[in-house]
Amino acid sequence: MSRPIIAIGGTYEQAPPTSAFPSLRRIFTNEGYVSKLEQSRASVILIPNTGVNIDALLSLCDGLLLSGGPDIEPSLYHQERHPSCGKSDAESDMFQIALYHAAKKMGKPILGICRGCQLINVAEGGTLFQDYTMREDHHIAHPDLEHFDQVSHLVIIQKNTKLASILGSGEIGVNSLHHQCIDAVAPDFQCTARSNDGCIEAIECTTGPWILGVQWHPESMAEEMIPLFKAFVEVAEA
Ligand SMILES: [Mn+2]
Repeated sequence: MSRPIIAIGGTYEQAPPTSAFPSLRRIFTNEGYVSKLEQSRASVILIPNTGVNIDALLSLCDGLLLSGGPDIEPSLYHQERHPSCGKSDAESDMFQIALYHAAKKMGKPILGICRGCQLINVAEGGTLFQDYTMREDHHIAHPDLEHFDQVSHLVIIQKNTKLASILGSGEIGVNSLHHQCIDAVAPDFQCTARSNDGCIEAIECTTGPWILGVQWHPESMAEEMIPLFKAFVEVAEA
């Protein structure tokens, strides 16, 4: 049986000095996204960040995954850069936003993970906190890189949402590698999960299209997050 094809938007990175190609710019994705999608019966292709022929490339695919990555350029959500904002690459951000809009226009399901979730929100006119400590009443250390593949904090999933139909409503443990988070949720989107300290941990589109973002990293978690990838791949196939 043929597998649905999921496109992953590439991420730019400077190759480290230990690489076989030191100092060269590279376009990559992390293996976890690919292996979890393949485990969920998809085939994966990586879309390079060139912006060349986005529509033709996307037309080969049944769904789009926007992955984790660097901070998004704050001017793209109409803010001045705060000192706590990490390095960003506006060119790469604009490429991924164009990719998002093109996939949405074609009616492809879209899953955003971490930065990908934030990118969907920015592409749709929402805003971000440039650091999680800028949120009032924060008391969880959301960047918990040491436990990248383990439960770091709980989130409460709101009932009667797409996310709840996949992972169940109520409390679930997630990992947490982000230092930024969503502030104003974009029009036609709703928050579908929050941490106990009120941080927005998931969003989804409320007007029909299957567009869903999670702030945690399901690709680095164990089997409990496979239903999320399976649901995405199933919608892509339909
Ligand atoms: Mn978190």
